[in-house]
Amino acid sequence: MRLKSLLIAGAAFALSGAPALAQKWDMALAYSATNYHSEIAAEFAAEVTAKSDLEIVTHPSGSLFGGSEIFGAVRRGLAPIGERLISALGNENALYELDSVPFLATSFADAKKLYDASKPTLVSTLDEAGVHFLYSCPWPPQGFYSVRAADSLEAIEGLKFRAYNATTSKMAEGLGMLPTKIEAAELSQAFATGVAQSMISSGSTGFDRKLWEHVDYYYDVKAWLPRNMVIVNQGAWSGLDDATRAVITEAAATAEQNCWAKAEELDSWYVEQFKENGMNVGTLNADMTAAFETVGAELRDAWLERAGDAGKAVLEAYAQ
Ligand code: PCA
Repeated sequence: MRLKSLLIAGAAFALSGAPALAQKWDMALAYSATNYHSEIAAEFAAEVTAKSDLEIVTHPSGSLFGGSEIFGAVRRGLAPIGERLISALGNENALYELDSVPFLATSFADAKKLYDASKPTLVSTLDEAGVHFLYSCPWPPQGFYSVRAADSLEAIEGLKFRAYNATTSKMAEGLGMLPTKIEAAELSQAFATGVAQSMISSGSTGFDRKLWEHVDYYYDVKAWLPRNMVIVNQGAWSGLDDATRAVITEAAATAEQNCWAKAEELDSWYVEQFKENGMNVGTLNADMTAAFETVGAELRDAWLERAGDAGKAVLEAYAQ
């Protein structure tokens, strides 16, 4: 029996020209298992596992590496594969912040257009950083959560604001709030203890973290649609045979398509859940809309300056 399987393995080796050894990859995810990003990553992992000799096992909720560690872990090969919020990587390169430039792309259709326009640059920038890009999926449009009714700048002045990237921190500062960076996995705790009293995020994250237990107001601002991306360590990627790489690329394309559709499908459903759980859901009044837009415009200009010619080229491609 053992001899037989050895012979079969030997034959497989001879046919493929590469050792047919089963391999396992641990995939680092920052968000909860029941979030659609994680569910689709799990479907992606299952498809690769079923169709190749590579087993991919997902680890949601930052259980393998915390959200802020995942990019570095994949780049250094501590995790072969992982998912990260792209716009949190602004310190590496301003181009990573493109999807969170305020009020640039505020619908799913425009976010997709912006993604398509920027994808070649994103892929090559990541390549230079030592990671292979697989797919990218948006969060629903970003709204504003607040423990106080946000009727005026005075009303939100001094609120402790939970930030997830540099843009959210700067929006908060511009609006007179006090930002602190907190990963989604620690959100419930932060709001429960008063470390956070406001944030800009999607209905998706507010729903996952049952924000209605701590926050009474949600404003549907549609500030931007930030995206996650799934990336692979470059060495791990080049260590795979062509057939496995093809299976992964195909599974990634399916995951990306399903994930965009899921995000759009769930968008208004999340907000319905807020209403059912007693939150006040609405839009900002005219003064507050103008205040958000003024700060947003400053951040757009600042981003363009930092992103230079490469940023300008991407915006031109988006405008076509
Ligand atoms: N949820 C993530 C990023 C953007 C979003 O909608 C978060 O709040 O961490």
